[in-house]
Amino acid sequence: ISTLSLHDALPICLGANLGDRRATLRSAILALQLQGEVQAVSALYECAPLGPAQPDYLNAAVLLDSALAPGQLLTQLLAIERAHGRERKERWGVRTLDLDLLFSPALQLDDADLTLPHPELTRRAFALTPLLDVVAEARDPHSGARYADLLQALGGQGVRRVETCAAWDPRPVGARAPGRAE
Ligand code: A4P
Ligand code: MG
Repeated sequence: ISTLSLHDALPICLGANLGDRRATLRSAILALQLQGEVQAVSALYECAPLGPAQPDYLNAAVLLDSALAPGQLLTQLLAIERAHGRERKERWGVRTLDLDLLFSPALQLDDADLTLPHPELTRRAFALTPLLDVVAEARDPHSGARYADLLQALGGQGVRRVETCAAWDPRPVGARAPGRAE
C-alpha cells in the first residue's frame, strides 16, 4: 500500500546560520542530488531566527524525488548535516546546517525520530516561504489547508528573499526543470 508514497517527491527545508551559509547550502544540495533527483530549488531567503538570540539564517527548500523511504532519507539528511560540521547543543540553537523533512503528501508519521508533517511547519514562515517556491499548491495533510493560506495568516516574520533560484541554484543547468528559472 505504501509503494506509491515511497516515490512521492519530498520537500526538504535547509537552514544555516553559522560559517559560510550560502556555500554550505549549495554543498548540501549537491549532496542531496546523490540521494535522488532534486526536482526544484527555491529562492534563497535571509530570515530572522526563531528560538534563542542568534545570527540570522539563510533558508531554502528543495523538492527531492528519492527512492528512499522517509525514515531512510532522514538518516541520510542527518549524515549530510554531520558532514557539514553540525553539532547539537541547544534546541533551536545556532547551526552550520539543518535539514528538515517538511511533509509527505501521502504519509503522516509520529515516530520517535520522525514526525511528518514537521510539527513546526505551519508556524514557520522561514520554511513555508521556500516550500511554496518548490510546491506552490502544497496542502497540510492533516487539515487540507493550503500552506499558502497558512503563510499569509502568519505574516512575514522577517523573511527576505535575497536571491532568485536562478541566481543561486547549484545544480548543473541541464538538471534544472524547465520553467523554474526566474
Ligand atoms: N525529527 C523529527 N521529525 C523530523 C522531520 N520532519 N525532519 C527529529 C527532520 N528531523 C525530524 O532535530 C532533532 C531531531 O528531530 C532529529 O534528530 C530527527 O530525528 P535537530 O535539528 O537536531 O533538533 P533541534 O534543532 O534541537 O530541534 P528541532 O525542533 O528539530 O529544531 P528545528 O525544527 O530543526 O529548528 N530560525 C530560522 N529563521 N531558520 C531556521 O532554519 N531553525 C531552527 C531549528 C530554529 N530557528 C530557525 C531555524
Ligand atoms: Mg532539524
